Amino acid sequence: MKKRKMIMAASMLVLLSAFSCGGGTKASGNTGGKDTDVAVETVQVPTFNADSAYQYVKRQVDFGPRVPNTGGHVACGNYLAAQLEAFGAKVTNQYAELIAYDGTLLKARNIIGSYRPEAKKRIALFAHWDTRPWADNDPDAKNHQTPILGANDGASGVGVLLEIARLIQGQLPELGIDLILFDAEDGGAPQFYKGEHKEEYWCLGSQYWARNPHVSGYNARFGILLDMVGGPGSAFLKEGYSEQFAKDINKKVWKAAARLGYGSTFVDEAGGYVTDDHLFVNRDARIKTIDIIPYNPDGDFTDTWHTLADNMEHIDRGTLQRVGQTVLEVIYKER
Ligand code: AHN
Ligand code: ZN
Repeated sequence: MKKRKMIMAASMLVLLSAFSCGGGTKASGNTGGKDTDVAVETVQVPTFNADSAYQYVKRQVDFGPRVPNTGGHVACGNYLAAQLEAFGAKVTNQYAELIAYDGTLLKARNIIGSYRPEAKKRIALFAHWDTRPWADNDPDAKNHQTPILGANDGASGVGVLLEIARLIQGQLPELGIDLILFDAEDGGAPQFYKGEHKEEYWCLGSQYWARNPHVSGYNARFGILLDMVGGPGSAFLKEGYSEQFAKDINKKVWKAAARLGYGSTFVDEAGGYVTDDHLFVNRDARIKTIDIIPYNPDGDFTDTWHTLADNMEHIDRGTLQRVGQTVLEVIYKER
């Protein structure tokens, strides 16, 4: 018993000294001594600030709808690139003219913020920053042509990534990190369109990036896509394509969430299949990538999905917190 206590005390000392070095991610307590012969791996995972993330969501929503070829879209894109730069990321802007389902040419911009750009071991974190041009799932049909604010559908994932960028600037994780903000995700054919509905009408920015990565020969150990991660009471099941392409990553992330006590938000059950940016990252870029998205096997997203109610009133700091802290837990513990 006594010896145990001494080992505990020794470990605490090692932990404390790791703290005082600031930013030290490794502490080896293995000094060859008898009682202190314990190897201690300490990783300090930063604490996600949900108020901060909430403000980054609101900043985007304050631009109004971020529909390609509009002023709000241009202004928000400039804000996002400037914010990533202010957080010390190396920013790459990928401009492309992409063709929408109806032939419209979209002036699109994928925005990439990289940390340790020279590191070979990398993790990619994704979200889309554009918003749906139509509230085509609104309960009131007269709103179907009106663009949505996309507080949850778009801004929430980006807001979480901006808060992660802020924290990364203060303490770099061991692996290189790329925050990849896709454009033109949400222009898939509207429900009222009478023609054919093809899956390639969605996710135009990610399809472009998957074929033309911002760095030639780009690769990452794995990727995590955040989509609609700010709804009140949201539960995340293991999405179908994620499980198909990247089962081990789903396992890693849901296990991290369980360690943090978020087992009722990250539910260890099978969800439905969603045509989302991760599908093209998996298929075309061949980077195993999961989607954290509230989607159940019945094919339902949240109530506000593609409605005018997707606004700041339906953003919950608790959900942002649980998702953000889980992603941090994963990326800081990766070696
Ligand atoms: C489909 O409904 C086919 N995909 C949904 C992907 C999406 C839209 N994510 C956010 N908005
Ligand atoms: Zn959407």
